[in-house]
Amino acid sequence: MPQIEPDYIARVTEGGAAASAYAPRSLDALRIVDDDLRAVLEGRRHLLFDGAMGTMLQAAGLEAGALPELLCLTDPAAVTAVHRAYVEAGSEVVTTNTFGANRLKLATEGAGERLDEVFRAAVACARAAGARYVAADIGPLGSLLRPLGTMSFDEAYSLFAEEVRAAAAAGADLFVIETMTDLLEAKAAVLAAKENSDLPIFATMTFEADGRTFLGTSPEIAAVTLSALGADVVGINCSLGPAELASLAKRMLAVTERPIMVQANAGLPHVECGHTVYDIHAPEYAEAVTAMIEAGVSVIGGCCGTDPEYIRLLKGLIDDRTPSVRAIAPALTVTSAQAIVSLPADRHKIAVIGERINPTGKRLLKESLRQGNLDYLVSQGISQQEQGADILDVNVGLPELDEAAVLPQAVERLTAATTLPLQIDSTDARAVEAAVRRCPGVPIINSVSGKRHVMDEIFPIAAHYGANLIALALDDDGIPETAEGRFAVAERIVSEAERWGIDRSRILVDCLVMTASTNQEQAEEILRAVTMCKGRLGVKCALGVSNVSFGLPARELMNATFLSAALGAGLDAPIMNPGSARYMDTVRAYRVICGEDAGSEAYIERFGSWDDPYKVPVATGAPSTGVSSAADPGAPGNASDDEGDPMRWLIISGRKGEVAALTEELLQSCDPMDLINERLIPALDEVGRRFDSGAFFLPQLMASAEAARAGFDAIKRLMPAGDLTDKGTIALATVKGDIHDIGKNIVKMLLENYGYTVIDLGRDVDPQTVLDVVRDRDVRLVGLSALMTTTVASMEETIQLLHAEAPGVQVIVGGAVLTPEYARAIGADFYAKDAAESARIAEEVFGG
Ligand code: B1M
Repeated sequence: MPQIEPDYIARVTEGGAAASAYAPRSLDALRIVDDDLRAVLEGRRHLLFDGAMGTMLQAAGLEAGALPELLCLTDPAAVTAVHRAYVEAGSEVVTTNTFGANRLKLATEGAGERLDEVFRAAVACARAAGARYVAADIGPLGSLLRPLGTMSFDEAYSLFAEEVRAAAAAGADLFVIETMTDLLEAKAAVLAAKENSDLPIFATMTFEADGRTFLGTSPEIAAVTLSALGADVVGINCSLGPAELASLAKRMLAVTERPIMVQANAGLPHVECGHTVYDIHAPEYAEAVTAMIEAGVSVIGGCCGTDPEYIRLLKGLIDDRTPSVRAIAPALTVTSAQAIVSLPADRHKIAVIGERINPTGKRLLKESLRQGNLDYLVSQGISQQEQGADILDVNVGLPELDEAAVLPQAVERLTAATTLPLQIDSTDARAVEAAVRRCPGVPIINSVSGKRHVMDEIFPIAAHYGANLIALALDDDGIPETAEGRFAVAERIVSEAERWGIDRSRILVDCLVMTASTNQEQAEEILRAVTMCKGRLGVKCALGVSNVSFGLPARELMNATFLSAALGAGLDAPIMNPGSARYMDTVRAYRVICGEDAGSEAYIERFGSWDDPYKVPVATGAPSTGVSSAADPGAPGNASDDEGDPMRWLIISGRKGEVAALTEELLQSCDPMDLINERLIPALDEVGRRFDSGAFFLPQLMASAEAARAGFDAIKRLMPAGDLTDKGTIALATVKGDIHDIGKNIVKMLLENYGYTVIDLGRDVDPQTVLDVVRDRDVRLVGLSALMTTTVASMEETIQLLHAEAPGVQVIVGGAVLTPEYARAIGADFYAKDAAESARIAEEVFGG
C-alpha cells in the first residue's frame, strides 16, 4: 500500500497530525482488544453500553454546577460505584466520566493542566469497577466553531487530539464521541481520534424533535459523513426518548453499513418535589429499544435519566441474539452539514453541479478574489442554489493566490451562506486537502487523473477523508481520442483507487468534453465513452457540458442539445451553469424521462401553471424563442425574484460589506426610517420565512442577520443628530432568554434621536437587572422587546416584577411576536408596533 510522505498532513494542519494518518483505515489496522469487540465492529454481535453518569452522580448528591469530571480525582470511589452498578447490571462497556474533560472546560475550574491526570483517573475508575471494555468519553467542546462561533476547526481538532492522546495513554479500549450537534465539530473529533490513536471510534450525534440536530444535520447526513470519515460505529444519543429515536435510527440503518448505536434519554425531564425525574420508566424504555434491535440497531445503552435498572432490562434483549444482516445499496453520496445528494448505483438520477465559482473567464470573481473579498463568490453560491444546483463546484485558482489559504476560507463562507454539498476543485493537492479537511460533510474532489503524480497525491486524501472523486479520463499521454482510449484510462484510475480502499461507487468519471467546432468527430466519441464507462465500470459520469460550444454561435442551443444527448448516454452529473433556464429545463425534462421525477411532479409544478414557454405559437407558425435565454451562457441567471431589490438580495445572501455600502448610497436620497421599514425589515422577514420553511438553517439566518446589522449600523452612523435636549430617561432590554436585538437597537436609535437618554441593558436581560436599573437611575419608562413565543413569558415576568416593585414605572412592549391584545394580556402599559410608535408613546409619557 502506498504511504504518504511523513510530514504531508502536518503541512496542512496547524495542529500537525500523525504521519500514520494516511495509512488506509481498516479493522486490521486497529487495536481491537478481543474477538468479541471485533465481531461488534463487523456487525456480527450486539454490545451493551452503560446508562447515564451525570444524573446518577446528581442523584448521589453531586453539587449542581461542579464539573463532574473532576470527581475522578476528588472522589474516585463515587465514580467507580456508578460504573460498578452498571457492570453488575450487565454493561459490557463502561464510559469514562470524561464527557467535558477538555482543556477549556477544565480550565474554568483551574484544572486546565490536569487533563492527562483526569483521563488516567477516569480510566482507572472504570477498570476498578470491572469493566470489560473501557470507552473514553469525548463530548462537545462547549464553544461554537466558525462560521457560527469563533473557534477555528484547527483549535477544535487540537483540543480533541489532547483528549484522545490522554485517553489512549491511560489505557482506554475505544472512544465514544457523543452528543455532537455540529457536524464540523464531530468531524474534528473523529479525525483527532483517527489520527492520534489506533483505537475503534464510536460516534453519535444528538437530534431535536424535528429530526435534525440543532444545526440542521439529518440522521442520514450524520451517518454517511461519520462513516466516510472512518468512525467504526455511528449513531444517536441523548436527544429524545427511545420511541422517537427509533425512527431516526432506521434512517441511519438505511444509508450506512456501519453498526448503528443508540443511547436514548429516559424521555423528558421534569421536576417533582425538587428532584429531576424522567417520564419513561425502564420497562417502557426496554420495549421501545426492542423495536430498534429488531430493525437492526446493534449497539445499545442509555443516556440521561437511565440507571442500572434500565441496563438490566436491555441486557435481556440482546442475550442469545445476533444482529440482523443488512444490505445497503451502493450509492455515490455527497453531503453538506444540511443537505445530502445521493446517486444510487442501480438507478439513473441527476445531480447538477454549479460551475460558476471558478475565476476562469469571470472578471468580477477574479477581481474580488484578488482583493481578498469573498462576498461575490458567496453570492454566486447562493444564486446557483436558488437556480437549482445540487452541488457547488468551488475553484479559486489564480496564479497570484495562495490557494491552500483561500480555498478553505471559501468553503467556510459558502457553508455559512448555502446548504449545498461542495465539490473541491483545485490542482494544488495542499489546497484540496486543506479544504476537504475543513469542509463539513463529504465533498467531491475535482479531480484526479491517470497521471501518476496526481493519483499519488489525490488518492490518499480521498481515502483519508472518505471523499468522492471526479476522475478525468486523461493521463501522461494526454486525452485519448477514442471512447475506448478514454475508457482504458478510466479503468486504470478506478482499479488504482480501489487499492486505496476507494470504492468505484464513489467515483465520477469525466470523459472530457472537447469543442465541437475544432474536434467535431469527438463529440460522439465522448457520448460513447460515457455509456461505456457507466455500463462496464459501474461508475457515475460527470461532464463539463459547455466546453462543447466554444467558438460556435448560439452556444446555449449547442450546450443544451449536447446536454440532452449526454443525459441520454447516461450522464449523471452535468457541471454547468444553473443560471441558464434552458439547461435547467432540459434537466427537469430528463428527470421525468429517467424516472427520477416520479409522477412528473416537479415538472408539473414548474410548468403546469405557466404559459408554456416552449409552445410553438399556432397563429403565426413562427418558432417560439420562448425561453429567457442569457446572451452569455456564463452570465448569472435570473431565477431569483430577490434580484428585484438589491438590498433584499444582499441581505438574503449575507453580504455585509455591500449592504453597508448600499445603505450609505441610499441614505443620500432616502428617509432613514423608510429605508428601515421598506427595505431592511422586509428582507429580514423573508429570511425568517425561509428559516421557518426549512430552506435556511441557522448559519444562513446568522449571515443574513449580520448583513442587516451592517445596514442598521450605517444608518446609525449617518443619521442626523436629533434634538439634543434631554427629554427623559428610558431603559431598553430584550427579555431573558431572547437574543434578538436588531429591533430593540432601532428603537434605541430613534429614541436617542428624539432627545431621550436611553439606557440599553442589552439582550437576554434578567427581570431583576431591569428592576435594579429602574430604581438606581429613577427610570419612568421601560421598553421591552421579545421576538419568540417562548420568551413572552419572561416579558410578562419582567412586567409583573416592575409593577410590583417599582410602582409608577410604565412599560412599552414590542417585537414581532406581540400583538396589542397579547401586550394587554401580559400587563404592559403600551404596545409599540414599530420604533416610530415607541417615540410617540414616549412623547405621551414624558410630554404629558
Ligand atoms: Co431568530 N427567530 N432565532 N435569529 N430570527 C425569529 C424571531 C423567528 C420568527 C424566525 C422563524 O422561525 N420564522 C423564530 C422565532 C419563532 C417564534 O418563536 N415565533 C426565530 C428563532 C426560532 C430563532 C432561534 C431559536 C433559532 C435557533 O437557534 N434554532 C434563535 C434564538 C436564540 C435566542 O434568542 N435564544 C434565533 C437566532 C437568531 C439570530 C441570532 C441568528 C438572529 C438575531 C440577530 C440579532 O438580533 N442580533 C435572528 C434573526 C435575525 C431572526 C429574524 C430573521 C429577524 C428578526 C429581526 O431582527 N427582525 C426573525 C424572523 C422575523 O422576525 N421575520 C427570527 C427585524 C426587526 C427590526 O424587527 O425585532 O420585530 P423586530 O423589531 C421591530 C418591532 O417589532 C418593534 O420595533 C422594531 C423596529 O420596527 N419593536 C419594539 C421591537 N422591539 C421593541 C421594543 C419596544 C418598542 C418596539 O420597546 C420600546
